[in-house]
Amino acid sequence: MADQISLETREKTGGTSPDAPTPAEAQRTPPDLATFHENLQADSLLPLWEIMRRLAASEPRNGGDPIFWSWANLRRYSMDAGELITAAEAERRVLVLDNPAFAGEGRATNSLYAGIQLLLPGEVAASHRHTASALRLILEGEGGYTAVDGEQVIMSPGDFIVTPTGTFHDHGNPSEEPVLWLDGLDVFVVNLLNAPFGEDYPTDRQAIARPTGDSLSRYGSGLLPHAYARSGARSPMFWWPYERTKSSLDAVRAAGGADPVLGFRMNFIDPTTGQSPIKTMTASMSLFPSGFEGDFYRSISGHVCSVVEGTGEVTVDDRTWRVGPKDVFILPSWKWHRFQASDDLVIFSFSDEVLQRHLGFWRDERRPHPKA
Ligand code: 1HN
Repeated sequence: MADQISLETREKTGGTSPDAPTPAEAQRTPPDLATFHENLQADSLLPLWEIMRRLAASEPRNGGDPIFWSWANLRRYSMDAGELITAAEAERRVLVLDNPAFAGEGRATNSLYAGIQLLLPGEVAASHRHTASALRLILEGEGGYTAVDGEQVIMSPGDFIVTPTGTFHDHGNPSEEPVLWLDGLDVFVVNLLNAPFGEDYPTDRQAIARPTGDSLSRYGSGLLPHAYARSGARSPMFWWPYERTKSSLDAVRAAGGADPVLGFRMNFIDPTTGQSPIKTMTASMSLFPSGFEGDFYRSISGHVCSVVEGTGEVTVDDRTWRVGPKDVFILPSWKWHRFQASDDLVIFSFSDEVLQRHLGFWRDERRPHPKA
């Protein structure tokens, strides 16, 4: 039908249309299928029927592998890195958690970046900013700092710190001990959308405009400055000291009613929105009370997890890890897993849950664990 119309059109216009087939072309027979595919490829075309199931699969398959890193190994490799390269040379001295399913890409899961960062006494990691947002869980050392958007926060183990999109951030360690923390970034989301911009601050340390703790007092006490108007996508609060997180978990636990999968789980929020302080990542602290025997669970969000306190066991598919303080492990998207607590077990985790929920993709499933 289309050919007839174009032929007629060509006749009416005197055959001047450059795209219309000549009578010889209109009658040609196509080549065999293999040659057809080759010809398509040479012209930057693909037959959908060859790739459709890869583009729209029946269920998630590419969440990466479950993997566990002991703190003993992470710390030893980090301290080796400390002898081999300075923070100034490295810009950020980080060992990237590289999921073997995506070897060499620096992915902890399909969507999440994670790494272990070390600052030795006296070192500074120079100030810069970029589109990607970062979150951090402090693992070891007292007295390091991160400066964010004109304010310094002091790092202590268990503290949660964010450096939201586009904010200048630098780190320093004026203390006598090494400082180590877990970084999580949304770089793969930013890069998927081809949205990365970045620049260095003119000096190593950014100018400090407000006292330490200012944003926590202003925004983190159930109060907001009168006539507060939120500007842009950035959380105005970026420091959640562990002392506060722990007392909130203890109070919730005292009231009882643990979730059979998640224990007592609290999410970090931007108090001005009630939502995650980073729009692409959800971060949580979960308390599994001593003796907790969790049900099996899977969700479409892969998780990077680190133990803050206590010991227990984590089972993913058919493997079980014994986990303890500062160990790091990956619960990949859509893989069955469960938690068991030997004593009170506190686990920090982050994932892309908030993003998947926002997009309307969210799914999870529970499967009771047979009780003994
Ligand atoms: C970054 O800026 C930091 O500021 C850590 O500490 C890790 C990984 C990729 C890109 C930027 C930091 C990073 C990063």
